[in-house]
Formats: sequence, structure tokens, C-alpha cells
Amino acid sequence: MESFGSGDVKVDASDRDGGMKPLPRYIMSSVSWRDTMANSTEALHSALDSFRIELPSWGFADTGTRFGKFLQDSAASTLAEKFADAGQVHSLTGVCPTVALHVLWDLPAGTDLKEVQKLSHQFGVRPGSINPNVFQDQEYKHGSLANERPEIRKKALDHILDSVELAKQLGCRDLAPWFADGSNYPGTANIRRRKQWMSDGLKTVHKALDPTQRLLIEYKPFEPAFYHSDLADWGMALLLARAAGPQAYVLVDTGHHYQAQNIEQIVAWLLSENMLGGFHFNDRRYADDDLTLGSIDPYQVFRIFAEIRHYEWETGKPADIAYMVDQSHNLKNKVEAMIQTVMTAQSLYAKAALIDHQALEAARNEHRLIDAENCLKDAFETDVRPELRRWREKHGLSADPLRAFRESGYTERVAKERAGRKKSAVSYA
Ligand code: PSV
Ligand code: MN
Repeated sequence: MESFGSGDVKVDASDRDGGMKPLPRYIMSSVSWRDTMANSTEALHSALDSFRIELPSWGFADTGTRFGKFLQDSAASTLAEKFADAGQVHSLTGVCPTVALHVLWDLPAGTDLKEVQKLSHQFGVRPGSINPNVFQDQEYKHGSLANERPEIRKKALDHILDSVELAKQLGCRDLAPWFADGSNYPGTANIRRRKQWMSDGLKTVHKALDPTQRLLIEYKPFEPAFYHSDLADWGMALLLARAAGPQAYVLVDTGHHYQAQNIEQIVAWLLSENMLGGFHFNDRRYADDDLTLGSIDPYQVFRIFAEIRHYEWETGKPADIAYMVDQSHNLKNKVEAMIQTVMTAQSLYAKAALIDHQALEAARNEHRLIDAENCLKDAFETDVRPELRRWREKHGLSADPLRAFRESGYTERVAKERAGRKKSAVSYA
């Protein structure tokens, strides 16, 4: 069983259900999901009890833009340091038991997986989703699984298959590849043939999964490709996931949409197709900006959670969704930014837990538009901070994790230990 608590975190690293969520209370008791959701305080606490969010290892490292990196003395360089930082966030928030790992950045060839397991025990956080990297090597400049050259497609496929193997050995459920494949100029790529190569590759990857694993397919409209991306939107990801096999789902990175796109509608459609596998959370103002979740448009995140909660209310069962953060904080203190992100996610999720779904459904059916909209607005505008503080205290956590972190002196301590180290500006994370 997982437990909360600051300082030394007691997370059982042998808990390999792959899911980040312990059994929600309504499953363990005779209280039904709908009953639990009927009482708002109860619903809020119960929602927070089941909410888990995964941290990205790369969010603790020095990262930057294409114009350069800004280095921080306290940034993590090694896997041990990334685990240490993620462990801090988990010990203070209690809801981040897993860390997403990027294979080339975190688990380069020759990594002793026993050492990774040791880090899990030492820092109380275990490996979560495994992210293959088929975008940074020189060979991939024209793509990976969709590359015209068979030997490059094979190199990419072999790397992803190795990543599946790593995931199995580390007891990780989700494999989360992202493909930078695409082209920069009209006429330079056979889009249909590349689609077929991508699909063939994903089918082979799916065959390698064990029955408990999932393949989460992420899409992105542009960057690094600026004319066409092979996996540009949720429809393309959905088609390829369907073709790959029953354990393939779509991963929605909130930063990977055009400005006016209605992301919660995409979420609703994926839910109705039972194809929503997970999220990469971040916020954006212009493109894939990697800004802190909810820093630009918290109502957008709330509306996404509202769709998920409504689906759960209607179906009477929790959606099996991996909530993950995908942010690189170039200028903020990285651990603080991650704590801020997690607290924001919890707060917006808690607000969504306050929606009166019964009233919402009735208002919708009777075309009482203002009443229906206000069901969302009432919940969104509720100040959930006092209840969040109570929830944290109930679980033996600090009511204010950010303050607790600052008072711990962690940043100053690791900055001393890590400063002066020769930093690499070569790898992204
Ligand atoms: C690509 O922009 C992406 O969202 C993918 O998820 C990568 O794994 C991640 O960012 C790397 O930062
Ligand atoms: Mn992403």
C-alpha cells in the first residue's frame, strides 16, 4: 500500500500495478461512485485520494530553447539527482509516486537496472512511463519509423523494442513514444507511404508488449517539422493506435494543439471511443511552450477534468488515464515549479470534483443554457484551497508544500553539492 508522509516516503516499489492510482475508496467500500460524487466535500476528498500525477525526469535537468540553455546550480544532471528531486516533490505532495524516464537521457546503453531500482527505494519514487527517443540522433533528420530509408526505420524500431524490454524489466506499464517525423517542404515526402511505415512499425511494437502494458501514441501538429508531421493530430494518433492493436491508446499533450482548438472536445471524443490513455500536462500561449500547467488558462485544464469527471459519473467507473507532466522549466527553480504544477493540478481537479453532474445533465436536457454553464462556473470559482489544506493535513502532509520545500533548504544544499560540475550543453536533458 502506498502511504503519504513527508521526509522519508513510504512507497512500495513492488507495487507494479502500472497504474499510479491506489483503489479509489468507492471501490473498497459499499459507497457507490455516484453517491460519493453527490456530496461535494466527500467528492473532493475522494477525488484527491485517487489523483496521481507523474513527473518527468527531464523537468529537473537544465533545459532550454533552441537559442541555448540557462544553467542552474541546483539542476539535476544524473539519474540519481533526478530521482532525488522527484522524491522531494512526492514526499511533499504525496501524489507523484512515479517518474517518466526518457531512454537516451536517463537509461543509456549499459545502465544497470538494479541501480535504477535502488534509486527507487532510496528516493521513494519508481519509474513510470518509458519514453523512447527516436528524434535526437543525426540519422533521424528525415524521420524515424516513417523514414524513407529501411535501415533508419529499423534502427528506430530496434530502439523502441529495446525500450519495451526496459519497461518490462523495470515493471513499467506505459510506453510513450513521440515521433518528430515529418517534412519541411511541400512535395518532399510521400505522406501516404510514410503513414504506412509508421503504422507497420507501431504494429510491431504493439506485438512486443506484454498483456499488462500499453502503448500511448502522442501527436503534435508541428515542430521540429514545419510542413507536415506524420502524427500531427488526435485523429491520426487514434487511427494508428486502432491499427496497432487493443493495448494502444492516444496520449494528449496539452501543448500540442493549435491556439483555438477545443481540447476538451478531443478528450470527450477519445473517452467515448475508450481511447484516451494519458496526458502530458503543460500550458502554452503560442505553441509548445512548456509553460507551467494552468499558468495561462486554468479554465482549459478544468474543462478537461470536467469532461473526465462527467464521463466517470455517467459510466459509474473511473477512467484509466495516466496523468503526466511534460514541462521543462528553463527559468524557474525546477523542484519548486514541479510542486507548483502538482498543486495546480490538484486544485483544478478538486474544483472539477465539485461539479453537480445531476443538475448539469438536467439543465442540458432542458436547454437551460445559463444554468448548465453555471454548473461549471460555480465549481470553477469555488475556493478549494482550505479543503486542499485539510486534505493534506489529514494525510500527514504539510498544508503548504511549496513553503515546506523552501524551508527545508534543499535547493541551497544540492546547489552546493552540484555546483561546479561540468555541465553538458549537448543533450537536451
Ligand atoms: C515533444 O514536444 C514532447 O512533448 C514529447 O513528449 C517528448 O518526449 C518531450 O516533449 C520531450 O521534452
Ligand atoms: Mn509530450
